Amino acid sequence: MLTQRAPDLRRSEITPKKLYINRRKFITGSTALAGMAFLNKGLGGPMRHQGRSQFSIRKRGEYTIADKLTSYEEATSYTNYYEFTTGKRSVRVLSKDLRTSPWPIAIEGEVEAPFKLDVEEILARFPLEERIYRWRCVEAWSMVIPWIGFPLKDLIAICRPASKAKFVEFTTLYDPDQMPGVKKKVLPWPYREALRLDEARHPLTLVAVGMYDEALPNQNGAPLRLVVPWKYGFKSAKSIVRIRFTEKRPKTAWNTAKSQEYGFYANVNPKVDHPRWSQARERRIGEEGRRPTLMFNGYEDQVAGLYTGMDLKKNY
Ligand SMILES: Nc1nc2c(c(=O)[nH]1)N[C@H]1C(S)=C(S)[C@@H](COP(=O)(O)O)O[C@H]1N2
Ligand SMILES: [Mo]
Repeated sequence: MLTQRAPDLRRSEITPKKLYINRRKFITGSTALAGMAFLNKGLGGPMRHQGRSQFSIRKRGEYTIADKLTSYEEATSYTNYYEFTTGKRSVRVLSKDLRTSPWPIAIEGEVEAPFKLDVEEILARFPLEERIYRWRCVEAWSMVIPWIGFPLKDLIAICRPASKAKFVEFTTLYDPDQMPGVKKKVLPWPYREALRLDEARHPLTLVAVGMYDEALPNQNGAPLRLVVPWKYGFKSAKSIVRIRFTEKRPKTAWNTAKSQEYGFYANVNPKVDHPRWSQARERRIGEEGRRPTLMFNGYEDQVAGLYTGMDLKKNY
């Protein structure tokens, strides 16, 4: 429910300058109304929470669930972002100075013509909506997060993939000057993820630019990330800089690092355990005990059809 949210809301991660720049661009855009309402939140001096009323013109997204929201504090302080550190509670501090503007994104591969566009153009182009999604990490904890974004399929449409494109790959920022964690070879950098094109075009698949009424905090993947709610969290790449369409299945970071543990599909599935732990239950952050994990993270009705005839034990 919209009213169930944490009372304490710190907004220190947002730089007023970045939002100012974004807003300036927005005002010149014609389809920017929703976005303006969103970014207006960050303006006007101190970063305090200004209530939801300013969002009245933003459309309430489909597929939103009614579960109690995870607190803003937990969702933004317990994060996975290995380019900064493998310590979930220190990402916030280590990522606080990440430069997220300008932020060009390269569109490449099997497309009519490659091009670049900045995240500001994306913000001005696509009306934003809120989607409250279940969010399940492979490490068996879960949250409920109000994301702000737009369907990935709308961005794919302007990329004009060629008919032979079957997959889409997302490469994220690799910048050793800003990201202390990349010194460790915990993953084959840069972080890469990919989806089958039909998964990418599914209306549940979101490009997130915000959460809890504000621009995405750096630690959660500013300025732009994926949210694929029926898959384990690692599929949802943060801070995307390149989108490439391919005919063959791309190599992805986690699958390359440990293919026995992290499959390409990574669909949430309580019946297929991780080799080192059960996936049957999950710890919902903020709750006591554990709750059963739902098939496809609760989105079975929407997405099971994408995998008809596939052996989900083999295609984990
Ligand atoms: N670039 C990048 N994206 C990433 C990761 C990462 O380390 N680097 N971690 C992934 C993992 S394992 C999870 S569980 C989610 C966590 O998203 P959250 O911190 O916003 O909850 O981000 C995913 N996206
Ligand atoms: Mo994860």
